[in-house]
Order: sequence, then C-alpha cells, then structure tokens
Amino acid sequence: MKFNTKTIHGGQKHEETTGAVMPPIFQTSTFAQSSPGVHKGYEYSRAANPTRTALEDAFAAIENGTHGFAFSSGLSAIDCVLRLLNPGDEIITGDDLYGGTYRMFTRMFSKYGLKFKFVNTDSVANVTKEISDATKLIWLETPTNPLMKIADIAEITKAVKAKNSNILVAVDNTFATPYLQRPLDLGADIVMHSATKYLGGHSDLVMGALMVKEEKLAEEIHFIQFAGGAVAGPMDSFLALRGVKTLHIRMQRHCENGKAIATFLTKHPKVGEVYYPGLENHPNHKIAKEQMDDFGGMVSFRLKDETKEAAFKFLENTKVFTLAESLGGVESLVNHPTTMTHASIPEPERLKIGITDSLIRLSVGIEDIDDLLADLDQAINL
Ligand code: P1T
Repeated sequence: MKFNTKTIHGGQKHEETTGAVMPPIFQTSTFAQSSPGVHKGYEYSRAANPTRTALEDAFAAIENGTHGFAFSSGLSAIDCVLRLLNPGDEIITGDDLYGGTYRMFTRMFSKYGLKFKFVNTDSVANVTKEISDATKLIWLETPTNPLMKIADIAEITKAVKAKNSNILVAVDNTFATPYLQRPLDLGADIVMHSATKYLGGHSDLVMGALMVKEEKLAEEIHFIQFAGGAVAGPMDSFLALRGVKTLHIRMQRHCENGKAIATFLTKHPKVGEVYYPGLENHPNHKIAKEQMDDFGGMVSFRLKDETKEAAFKFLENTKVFTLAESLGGVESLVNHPTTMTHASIPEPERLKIGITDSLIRLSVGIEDIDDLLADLDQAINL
C-alpha cells in the first residue's frame, strides 16, 4: 500500500461481530473468561484493548514497522524506551531536545544510574566520537525542538552499528511524522512519537507511540508497557486513530503553509533569523532534502529586536495563532520556548545552544495561508 492508503487502511479490519467499519470504543477494563485463562484474546485492558489494538496496528503500518504501542503520553513512551536499559548504561542524545525529554533524562533517569551525553546531532562524528563500551542507546530528535536541526538518521545508524551492532538507535519522529520521514526504513530500531501532536492532529488528546520492526524488541516493549501500565485509553485510542486517517492530507497543507510562512519571515524587514529546514540557507538543508519528503509545519524565528519585551508583544497580539504549548494540531499555535516548553532546561544550557528570550516557535496549522500571513504581519508590525 502507498502511504496515503496506509493511513486509512493500514492494519485495519472491520469489527468481527457487527461489521462496524470503524473500530468501536471498547470502553471496558476487563473481558469475560469462560474458564480461568480461556478468553477471546483479551483479558484486561492494561494488557490489550481492541480499540487500542486497532490504533497500534495503524501506528505500526504508517512507520513500516511490525509492532506499534500506544502510551498515555509521549513522555511515557520515552520512559518505556529508557526502561530497556540498566544502571551504568550510556545514552548519546541531542543538545536540542523537547524540554520534557531533557527533564526526564537529567532529573528522572540520571538518579537511577543512566548516563547522558548531549551533543549536536547534526554531525555524525559528534555522535560516534562519544561512543564507549557503556553506550547502549542513541536518542535522536530530528527536526529538533525548537531549533529545527536535522540529524542524518541513515548515516548515524550506519556509523553506530559499525562500531557496535547492539547499540539501539531511537528516533523521536514527532515533528516530521512518517509522511515526511520513516526512520525504521533508514535503519533505526525504534520510532517514538508524541501522538499528542500530528498523529492525533486535533489537540484533543495526550498520547505517545512506539513503533519497532524486530520481534524481540517488541516483546520487551510490550512487557514494559503492560508491567509499567502507562497505556492509552480506549476513547483516546479512537480519537488518535481517527486523526491518523487524515495525516497525509493535513501534512500536505502543514508543509505548504510552513514553507510559505518561513519564506515570508525571511523577507520581513523586522525579522531576524528563521529556522526552517526547507530554507536553502538552513545549515542542514542538504540532508533534510535527502531524508525528508517535504519540510513540515514547524518554524522558529527571532525578531530583529531581540528583547524579551518585543517577543512578548508579538506573542500577546497574534489573533489566529493561539499562544499555547503543544504543536501539530489543525490550528496554528505560537510558543515562547524559554518560558513555556523549554523552561525546565537550566538557563546556561539553553543559552549555550541559542534558546534565548528572542526565540519564537510556530506550529503552522492548516488554515487559509492569507489569514496566517496577515496575522503574523500585524503582530510583527505592532
Ligand atoms: O507531551 P507528550 O505527549 O508527553 O510528548 C512529549 C514530547 C516528546 N517529544 C517531542 C518532540 C515533543 O515535542 C513532545 C511534547 N512537546 C510539546 C508539548 C511542545 O510544545 O513542544
């Protein structure tokens, strides 16, 4: 199946008892057994629930995996991956990550003996030179949140596996989605999503996803999902599946609007730096062009007036863009990373990589582009 068919049909079958075309919301915690241990494949909804199964099969299909897993949040999906490791293991990851991911790495898992090395993952050598005997996981975000850096998934995976084929490579594919890039096809072992974002697509749920292609890894992840218990509920699974079915047409418009806005911003006399991998002057544009089918709907930028006051004036005055955390919904959002999504990163770390008070992040929605451009223009010119 082509991608645009997979989003709708991938892993899906009609419900057996009624023929319902869409999977019903099996809002139940438990399932009747005719004799102890004798049941119809479902026992208890933490282990599995039919609505979640339908979603998990769709998740696997769209990332070209064999197994998908739906978690109660993106962070609980990341938490699951880290639980594959043991005290003393090392993780090499990006220096630009979603603030909550950084917080989980540094403040939750460091105290259990995991060691994190943060490098700029837009260079393969930066990653490989940090590999030691203790390295067990490479965690990539690409494009990164919020600076839109690109990591070369295929080259990093090849170089890492050449050093030690047991090191796992995991990719947070939240910003790109499988519409734009498919990390499992590029050699990665695990794909992770905050399904809260583009996969769900309507800002009406919080959910995480993992997709893998290898049986043993799938078994380990299923064990942690079941034993740890951070599962997605039936109602949210239904909503996320409904979202996935339109991923391709939403992404098409997100990309068109994102490109138009990035181009508009680069030409605006009051705008400074613009961060969008589709721009030819983006430092990683070449690899972005090879790795991604288009460039997505996330755009970061700075006003030329780099004061916090100027940024706040803009952020308080957009009318179509809503000032809010999150991204990837049909509606356009604007965010101030230093005070919102990345506030949990200590200031010195943020400043080192350029997450300063002047940085503004847009999640470009699928509204009419004329309204979006007019809104940005009026707020910039205030
Ligand atoms: O919020 P949650 O569903 O738990 O997902 C966490 C997460 C993981 N990875 C990336 C790349 C993310 O962007 C996020 C969540 N990010 C936001 C809420 C945000 O506004 O950036």
